[in-house]
Amino acid sequence: MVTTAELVATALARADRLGTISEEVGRLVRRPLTPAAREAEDLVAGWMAEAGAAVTRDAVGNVFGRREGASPGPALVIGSHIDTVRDAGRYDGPLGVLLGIAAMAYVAAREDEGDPALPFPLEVVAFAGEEGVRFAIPFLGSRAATGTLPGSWHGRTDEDGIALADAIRAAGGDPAATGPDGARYRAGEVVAFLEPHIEQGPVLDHAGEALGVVPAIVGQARLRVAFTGHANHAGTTPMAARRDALAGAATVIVAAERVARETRGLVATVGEVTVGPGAANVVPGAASISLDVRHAVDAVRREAVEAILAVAREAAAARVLDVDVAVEMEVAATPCHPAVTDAIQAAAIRTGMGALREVTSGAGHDAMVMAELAPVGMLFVRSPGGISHHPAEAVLAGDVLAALRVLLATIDELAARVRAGTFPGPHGAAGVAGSPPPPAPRASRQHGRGE
Ligand code: HGY
Ligand code: MN
Ligand code: MN
Repeated sequence: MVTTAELVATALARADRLGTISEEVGRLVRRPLTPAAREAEDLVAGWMAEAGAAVTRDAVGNVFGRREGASPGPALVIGSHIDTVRDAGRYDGPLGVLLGIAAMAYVAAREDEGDPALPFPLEVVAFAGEEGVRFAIPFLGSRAATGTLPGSWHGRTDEDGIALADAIRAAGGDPAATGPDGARYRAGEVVAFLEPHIEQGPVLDHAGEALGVVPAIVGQARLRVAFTGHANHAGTTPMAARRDALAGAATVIVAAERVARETRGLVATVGEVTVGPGAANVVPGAASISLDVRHAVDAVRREAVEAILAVAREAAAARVLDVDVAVEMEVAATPCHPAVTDAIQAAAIRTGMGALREVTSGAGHDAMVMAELAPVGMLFVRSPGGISHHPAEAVLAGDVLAALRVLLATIDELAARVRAGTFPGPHGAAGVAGSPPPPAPRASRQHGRGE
């Protein structure tokens, strides 16, 4: 019988392997629907098959590995994403997929030795695109898997001008398969979704604890604020005559930091700045910034976004700029399901970890999308140094071993509760609070000249 320690060693070696599959030399970047993504998905599909799963894949690159249980019907789904940010670490996403595969391998091995089958199918999922680095579409994989990818997103283009629909076709898929008819997961077809994930923050590391459980995931909005002014000569254009788009954008960057520092529990980040024409001796005529705003309470987040956008409008008026604001994504704060969190806690106690610390997630996760149709729970693994979205992202092998043991005990806890009829059945989207499908992206345009 394979041991959990052996499975963890395999999972960590696989994380290292995936960490070498990148679009770029010298840093880890793996965006969806790229050759690097396909290479990683091929590897993960093989590992799922080795664990005894029947493997299927979809048009955006999601990989599903399913192992039947004692009876057909709604499955227990475990997973996360395998795409990355730019210059990423190797555990954000893949660790959850690899722990799911390890758990499936362990369940298969013990059933081969005579253990009773689980009362439900067990499925591991590797979502193809959670980060939103390409096409500015976070949760691309889980949206496609749940049939909630808005058709309006098919025209979204990446930095090379490639539209999502064309990238899907180029990868051999059919964009129409990403709609409701192509959904892999529907309300009532998932017993629960479990997402093991690194914490990506400092809480567990500061507390000296290996694992945490997630009561809720903060809501977030991602916007694009684009200023248009007038490019001109940096030496001959008087300051009073300038329409400097980057100066306008700079006021928003500073305002985002100020509003976030003044609002307890709020974070705001400008991670991308694009400037045109982009020459040292030319007054910038165009400047576009990303804006990522998050808070556990949606009303507080929305108020902060409005305060930051008010500064953008003032900056545009003062510099005679046009300003366009596009809301690229908005997802509501998402509670994890108490029944799932309770099963994780019972499992942690049963494996000798004791009750786990509750850590609200400041990072977004595919669990937010899955929460629209199923009870979800998240198990956090300590991030040494609290570092993530960075090559120094790490895990401790002992923590990953503890995570696998709690994950296996959670599977057994859920199996016992399903057999006893004490776990809430699969429900419709109304069953548990969760984020509704995304609103269509909103755009607004203001003319700085008061038109
Ligand atoms: O940005 C996030 O919250 C996640 O890591 N995609
Ligand atoms: Mn992640
Ligand atoms: Mn991430």
